[in-house]
Amino acid sequence: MHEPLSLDAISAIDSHLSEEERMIRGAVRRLVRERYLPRAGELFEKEEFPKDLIGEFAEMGLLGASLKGYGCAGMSAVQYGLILQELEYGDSGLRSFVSVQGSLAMYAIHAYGSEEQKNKFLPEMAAGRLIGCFGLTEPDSGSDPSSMKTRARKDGDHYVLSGTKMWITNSPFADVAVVWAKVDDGDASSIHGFIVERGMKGFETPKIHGKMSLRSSETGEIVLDECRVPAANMLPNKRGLGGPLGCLTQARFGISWGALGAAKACLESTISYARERKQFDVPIASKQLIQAQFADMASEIIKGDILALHYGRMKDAGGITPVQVSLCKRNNVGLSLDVARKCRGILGGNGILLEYPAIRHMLNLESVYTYEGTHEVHTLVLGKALTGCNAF
Ligand code: TGC
Ligand code: FAD
Repeated sequence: MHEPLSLDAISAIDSHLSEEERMIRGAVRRLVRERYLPRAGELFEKEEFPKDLIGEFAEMGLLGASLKGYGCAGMSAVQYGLILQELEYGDSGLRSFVSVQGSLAMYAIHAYGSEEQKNKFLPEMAAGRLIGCFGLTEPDSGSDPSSMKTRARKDGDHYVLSGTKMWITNSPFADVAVVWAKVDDGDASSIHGFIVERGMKGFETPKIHGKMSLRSSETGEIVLDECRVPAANMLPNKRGLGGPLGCLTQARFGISWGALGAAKACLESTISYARERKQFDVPIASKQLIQAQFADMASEIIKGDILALHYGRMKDAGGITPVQVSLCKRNNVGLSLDVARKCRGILGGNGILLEYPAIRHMLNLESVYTYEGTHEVHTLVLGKALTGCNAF
């Protein structure tokens, strides 16, 4: 048997990265592999998020990494993507935490908040002293967020919020929640964002237990029972569904990089296994049916990397459209889930053990496939763009 070539050696993607980009990636890679991977299975089993890493994430500038000013690191889109890929190589839960904090909660405040709100919340969130969450989905309003029932009623210098948000990453321990609610403006109503702070009366965040996916990410509800929020906590600079969707465009871009990290972890570990595991007197890696799967998986992952880098460079150069982000999220999450499932199969019975990363990533990617716009939602976004016909 020869020494195998790594995915990076075949893709030569590193030759398209700057030294600074490789350095940032290397630092996060070390953190994840030294401080997280040794306990990944245990945390998954115990449904526990490693809160002890939050301070280290903050010190490395990972929280709100791509935002400028207010204590944020101001990294490029490509640097941000590389970070998320390393985090998700560890676990989708690590990437989810960073995505929600930076691309959803902090981004909403950065993009739509007043100067006062930015100065109050962003430096604390970048430092990991305040944890954020993002409440859009409701029990009866998922793919169609325009159907949300949560309402905000003006009462003097406060808004009174009522409603329930469901499936909210980080909510059980979040200090601040960016919550989207409809405000009645006479005949019509429009969606606004509110910063709800822990301790405000009528704000509860029960944890959701029994998830078989993203177990080391804490997910909960946000229950708003006539919760009085100062009017100064409403995000003043955006109204309408474009507000939350604008945040989702940032987070979806990051996910399209991140998911590939999970796929790489599965493929690398499964190739090592197949080189060791003997059946019919030879390593299963020497069987053509196994090699064909590896060839397909490596090709898909490398194509996904090139796609993410292409859109990342475009984002840094001037921007990408929501349709391009949908294409990238759909393609890269879909292929990563396929890779994880194939790797699980190649590991045979061992593939269902937490000792090997494939089943954990596979289960996690089931959520990634569903959140931030389901695979089908992104199919319809692309379908609409390609045909001009709305199939929602
Ligand atoms: P539509 O009429 O198409 O658009 C309404 C307004 O929004 C604008 N817009 C966007 N803006 C920015 N980015 C996007 N991707 C945008 N898509 C649309 C649009 O221009 C329009 O603006 P305006 O000013 O003209 O009013 O809206 P629609 O009601 O037909 O819905 C479109 C649809 C179905 C694609 C959208 O509702 C959708 O994306 N649904 C999926 C919902 C979703 O993704 N939820 C995610 C919740 S958060 C989450 O999952 C976090 S998990 C995090 C983790 O743990 O990592
Ligand atoms: P539904 O919208 O009810 O969809 C059910 C099925 O119907 C799906 O297969 C969907 O693709 C399909 N479908 C829907 N509409 C159509 C259509 N028009 N045509 C064809 N098929 C269709 N939300 C937040 O706001 N904040 C968070 O932090 C957050 N974190 C999450 C963490 C986890 C672990 C999970 C699982 C979810 C999280 N979500 C969060 C919610 C997530 O965004 C929603 O689950 C997702 O948007 C789908 O909504 P739904 O679950 O209500 O499914």
